[in-house]
Order: sequence, then C-alpha cells, then structure tokens
Amino acid sequence: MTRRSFHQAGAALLFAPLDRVLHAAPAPAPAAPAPYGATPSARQLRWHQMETTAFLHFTVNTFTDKEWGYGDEDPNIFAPARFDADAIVEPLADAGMKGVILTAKHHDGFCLWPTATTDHSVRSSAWRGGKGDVVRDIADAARRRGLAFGVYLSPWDRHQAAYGTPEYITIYRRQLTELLTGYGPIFEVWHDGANGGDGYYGGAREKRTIDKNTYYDWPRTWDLVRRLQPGSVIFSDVGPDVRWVGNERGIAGDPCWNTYDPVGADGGAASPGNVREKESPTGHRHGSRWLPAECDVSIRPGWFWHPAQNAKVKTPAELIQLYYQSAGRGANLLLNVPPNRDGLLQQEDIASLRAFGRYRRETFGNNLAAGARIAASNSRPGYSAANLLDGREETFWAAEDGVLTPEVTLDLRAAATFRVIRLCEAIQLGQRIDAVAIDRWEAGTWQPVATATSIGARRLIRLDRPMTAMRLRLRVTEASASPALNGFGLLAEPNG
Ligand code: FUL
Repeated sequence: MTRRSFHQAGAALLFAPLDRVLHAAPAPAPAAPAPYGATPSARQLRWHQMETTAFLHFTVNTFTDKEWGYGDEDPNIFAPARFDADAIVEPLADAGMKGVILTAKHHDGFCLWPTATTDHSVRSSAWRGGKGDVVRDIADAARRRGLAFGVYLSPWDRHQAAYGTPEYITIYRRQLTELLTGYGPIFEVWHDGANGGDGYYGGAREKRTIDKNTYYDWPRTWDLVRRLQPGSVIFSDVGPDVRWVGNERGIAGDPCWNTYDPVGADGGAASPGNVREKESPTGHRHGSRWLPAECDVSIRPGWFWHPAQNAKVKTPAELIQLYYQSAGRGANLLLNVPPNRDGLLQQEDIASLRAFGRYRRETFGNNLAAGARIAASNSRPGYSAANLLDGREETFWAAEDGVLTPEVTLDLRAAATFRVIRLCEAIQLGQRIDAVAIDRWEAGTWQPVATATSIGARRLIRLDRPMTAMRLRLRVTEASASPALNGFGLLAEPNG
C-alpha cells in the first residue's frame, strides 16, 4: 500500500458508518514472506517431492555384455524371454522409489518401442514376434504401482546413418514426439551428455564429431518437450529444470545449492556434454537459476547388467549411505537397477532394494519430535513454529522480515533416542538459509550436536551414533533472508 492509498483507506474508514467499521471484513491473512532469489517452478516443486527415483538401463547391451553398443547389433539379440514389467517395478516401489526412468534408446540407437523412425528397434526383433514394446509395459506397470514414468533418449546415436547431419535432429525430435505423445504423462525427460565419437552410422563405421553447443539446437527440442509434456522436468548437464550433479557416484556436494549458472568447460556457453562439472555438485549460492541436482548412480559398477557383476551389487548399507549423500543434501537420488537377460531384476539387486526400503520405512515412518512443545525466538504472525511438526509441507514456520538468525527450542517431554535430524526448507520461497546449528540441553547447558549449511528440500543429518536428549535447540546461524522451514524431524534407525 502506498502512503497515499493508506491515507485514502484511513479516510474511508473514518467516514464509514460505525457498524460497518465494527463488522468490517475479517483481517486479511498474514502476509507470507517475499520469495528470495530464484525459486522453483511448479514442475520442479513436484520433482523435489519425489526425492528418490529409479533408472532402468536395458537394451542390446544387456545381451552383448557391453556398456556402449556400437549400433550394429542384430535386433534379434534382444530376447528377454521372461520380461515382466510388473516384476521389475514392484521392488523399486518397495524401495520407496517415486518414479522410474527407462533408457528408451541408449547410444547404440536401438529403440525399446516400435518407433516409425528406424528399423533398429524391438519391431525388428523376434522377441514377442516383433510386437513387444518395453516402453509401454514399463510405463503401464509404473502407473499401476503409483510411480511416475520418465524417458532417457540418448542424443548420440551410433546406428543412424544421418548422425551428424541436420536430418538426424529431425529424427531425434520425432522419436521424442513418439515417446511424449504415446505413453501418458512423462515426469522427466533425460538427455545425457555423451556426444559423438565412433560408431556404425548406417555402415560407415567411422568417427563423427559434432559441436556440442550448436548441433542439437537444444532450445528448440526443449520447447517441443514443453509443448508436449508441460508437466515434465527436463534433465541435462545444464537443466533447464534439473542439473546433473557432476559425478556418476551419486554424491551431491556439501553444501549443495539449488541455484546454479552453468558455464562451459572452456568458460564459455554451457550445453549438455559441455559444462564445468566441478561446480555442479555444489551449485552456486545466489545463482540466478533454480537448477537442483540429481544424483545418478548405478546399484552395480556398470549401468547395464553384466553377469560378472552379480557379486558387486551395492549393499543396503551402501545404498543408505548414498541416500544421505544425495537426497539427504537436498538433491534427488536416481538409482539405476538394470534388468538382466531374462528381463527381470537380479535377485541380488532385489535383496538390496528391499532392505533399503525397509530401512527407510522404519527410520522415517516415525518423527520422534512430533509431540514436542515447541517455541521460537521469533515468528511472523500466522507462521508459528508448530508448523514444523504438523507433517505438512504447505505450512511452515517463518521469521519476520529482517530476522535472519532466529532459533527454535523443542521440549520432547521425555528423553528420546535418535540418530537422524531432518530439516526441510519452504523452498517455494527460495533457498534462504546459509547455515544452522543444533544443540541439546545437557547438564544445565546447551551442548553442540551438529551443524549444517545448505538445506533446501531436505537436509538429513546422520549423527555418528544414536543420541538421547529431551530438549533440543535449532539455531539458524546464517541466512540471506528471514528463514522459512516446513519440517523438523528426529528419527531413530532400526536397531539403534
Ligand atoms: C552417460 C552414458 O554414457 C552412460 O552409458 C549412462 O547412460 C549414463 C547414465 O549417462 O552419459
């Protein structure tokens, strides 16, 4: 309200009949904090809520024992005799995965759906008499289990004769169009950054180099995705919605900021396959774009299934550790679990997934702080600290404008033993907090328990060992705007 309109409103009140003043409209809802810096779009907010998703690397490589197919494979080699999409998706759901992304086409160019753009596809395979469609089956099975479905479509295509010419870009966009129009809602479109090199290329068997910044004309392809699937996030080294975390070990930086302004490897413009990836794990504090990190990693050494790696599947403890290093730092975890030659997940992988899921349910199913008495040193009207414990993302605790280092105390009413502390920022208002500290009341004084930097969608602090406390204090020690948090959790791991 300007000064002038304030005076006008005051004058109107002064001359209004008394009963109208007394029965004036209810007080307006308390003002929410103004957003700080870059903020997430609605599609990014939905993606943040997913927290963990699964990747399926599956194609001719599964049968040739390779990581990168050359593009000259006989389609008949793709023969997953017992392929069962429901059997693949169920253990993923059990592990807590909220979506699944399938390699609809990897670098070999073999399409897992009966595309009209090439013969190098399931249509040319004797598998299911050429009538099979892996994309359809996984998409349908995912939906039956309540998981969202996404696609990986490799830009590099070692089969296509036209690769390297503008004609191939038309083919790539037609493939994308088929995937984005024929299989229901797509939550994420995944463009990897491996580009160019040697390949079959329709029999040429040669090396082809492309200009990573210009060849694919990414902005127009992304426009196409926006048009066909407006709700989908687009992933690549540079977004535009979700950024690659900069390594394939599944580990986010600490801190891991949601904002980022990607720069090319040589300091110029960035594009998929050309980014200063050392900066991707942490992002840029106060960057101009909301570009959160996704941590892709395989449950095995390779992205595809290899018989020799059945004994090298990550253990439940390793998956749990990865979860804290990715989702626990506010990023999303994209865990690859590659189907085997039967067209099923391998027993070893399933066992790790199930144990990981059990751990998650048992640890995160019960917030020991839920019934605490809670008080804040400062709250703006309508945004009380009780909102930290109500289990709802929409409600949050916020300090008044200009108050950057408020604190919250919790009285658990009885001593509780926990190992994990969970903090969630109200990221719809931007990333506001720079650092926090947690203390416990012990022997008449506050003793430090832990500190953390970036929070974002969630920060999970896993202590070295379980800790018992009755009173705790959360201090925001540094912030760029008045803090706004929507969750505080204390969690106990199974067996301690
Ligand atoms: C990379 C590819 O080269 C790997 O094979 C794998 O698909 C990984 C997720 O992306 O760019």
